[in-house]
Amino acid sequence: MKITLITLILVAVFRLSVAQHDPQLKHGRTAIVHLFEWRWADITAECERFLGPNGYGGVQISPLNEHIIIKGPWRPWWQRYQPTGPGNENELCDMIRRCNNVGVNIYVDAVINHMCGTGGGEGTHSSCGNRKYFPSVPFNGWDFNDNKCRAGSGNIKNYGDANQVRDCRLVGLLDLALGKDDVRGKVPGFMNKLIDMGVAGFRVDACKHMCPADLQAVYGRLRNLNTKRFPGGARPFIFQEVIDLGGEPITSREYFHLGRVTEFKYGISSPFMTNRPCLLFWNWGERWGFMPNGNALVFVDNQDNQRGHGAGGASIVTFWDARLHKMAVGYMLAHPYGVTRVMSSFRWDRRFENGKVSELEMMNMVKFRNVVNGQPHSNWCENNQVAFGRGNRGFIVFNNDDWNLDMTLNTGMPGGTYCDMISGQKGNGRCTGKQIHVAGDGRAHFKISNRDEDPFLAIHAESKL
Ligand code: QV4
Ligand code: CA
Repeated sequence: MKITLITLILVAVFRLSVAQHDPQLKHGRTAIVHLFEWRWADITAECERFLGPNGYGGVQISPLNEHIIIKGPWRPWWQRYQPTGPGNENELCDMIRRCNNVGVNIYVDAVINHMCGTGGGEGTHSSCGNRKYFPSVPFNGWDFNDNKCRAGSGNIKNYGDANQVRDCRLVGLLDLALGKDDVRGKVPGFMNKLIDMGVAGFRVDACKHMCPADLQAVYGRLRNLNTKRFPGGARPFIFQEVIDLGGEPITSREYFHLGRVTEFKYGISSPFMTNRPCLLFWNWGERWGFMPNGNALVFVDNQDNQRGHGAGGASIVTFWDARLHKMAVGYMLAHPYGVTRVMSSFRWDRRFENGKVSELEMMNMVKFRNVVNGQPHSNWCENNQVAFGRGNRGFIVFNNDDWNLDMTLNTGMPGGTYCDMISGQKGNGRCTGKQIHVAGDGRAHFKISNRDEDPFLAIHAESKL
């Protein structure tokens, strides 16, 4: 059969355009956790001790490129977002291998829009400053966009000007000329090394500040995933950071064909932050104006907006309000929309950034998401009391009101006794927390005090006694 050249090109474009949306998750796993600022050895231990056994699908790790060292009393996390060169991938080998061994994928945070800031700071391997000299790549003066930028200061000042957003410096960070072939030829090299080592994909930083065509050229140079870990022809999972709340010329839609995109509208309007009548949440998802489900990477908060660095400001639920945050993350993991990412943060003194990384939350809701994966969504609500089912595989009830919830609801689940996976676990044939008895007709009685520390409750097919 004669395959025309056109057909081959169409297949290649189709494969490139659709397959980078697949997170390549394994064994019915569905959720990613962002182990923000975790050390590689601690991630390895967490994969084997906790993430693998509890059904987490993948970990987003912090940028691993060389970066500047900010002088001063403490090392801010954001110094990693000021690259001075590629990283030392050897330290990663062990982590990637051992996390993959327990079914947990690794996604690397790729900073490819810029190098370090024109401010001070000595690089981990080379200084920054205005000299624009990075021998370990190598990059030098003409590999940056300064001659393209039309803003007097060289920095992005007006997000209403698409050219400025793309060709000028984001908070003073030297902006790489990805429109030049030899520059974008150097970017995928390091990413391909990581692919060969077994990573499953990339969170691509600051995509709003790069042209889709340039990103397509970079992604097109990425190899397929390592067949020792993934099916033949599997493309790296790409999720692109684009903050699009409307009102700017650059939109997330421009990036849809390249991979998934972060949906910042989701976290901002998290059902538990905005006290809007619950009826608005009947159609939470695309009919709220969020991007199509197949393009979305969703989360409640991230490293920026939990600190007011990025979009959202005060309307973000973070771990500082643990009660609301747990309900918002529980709602996200129970709801079918998007590929979900749970933020694992560390508490910090708001005056400066340091502090111990806290234990991961919500492992039972990650299990819930795995158990109900693919099931339809049906819901009920009244004021700020919300409940929804996932087919006959799961049911979740929230009481975000100032009074008790005391309701009989139709769960859609088979009759029997189920352990609530928020107040406890199921083990040795018994529930360590609340028990829910579902009658033969699927109805069950739920009582949740508004004074409960975690005023929500979740049961699923595998929490049945
Ligand atoms: C300062 C001044 C600038 C000045 C510059 C001169 O504010 O006006 O031009 O000095 O050098 C840090 C400091 C910032 C400083 C900058 C450069 O906070 O004050 O600029 O360094 O020295 C993270 C942090 C930033 C941090 C940056 C680099 O959030 O605070 O800046 O790392 O260290 C937009 C983008 C979106 C972006 C978001 C923050 O569309 O893509 O802003 N989000 C991503 C990441 C984010 C990261 C970056 C981009 C940069 O999620 O974590 O910024 O890689 O919305
Ligand atoms: Ca740019």
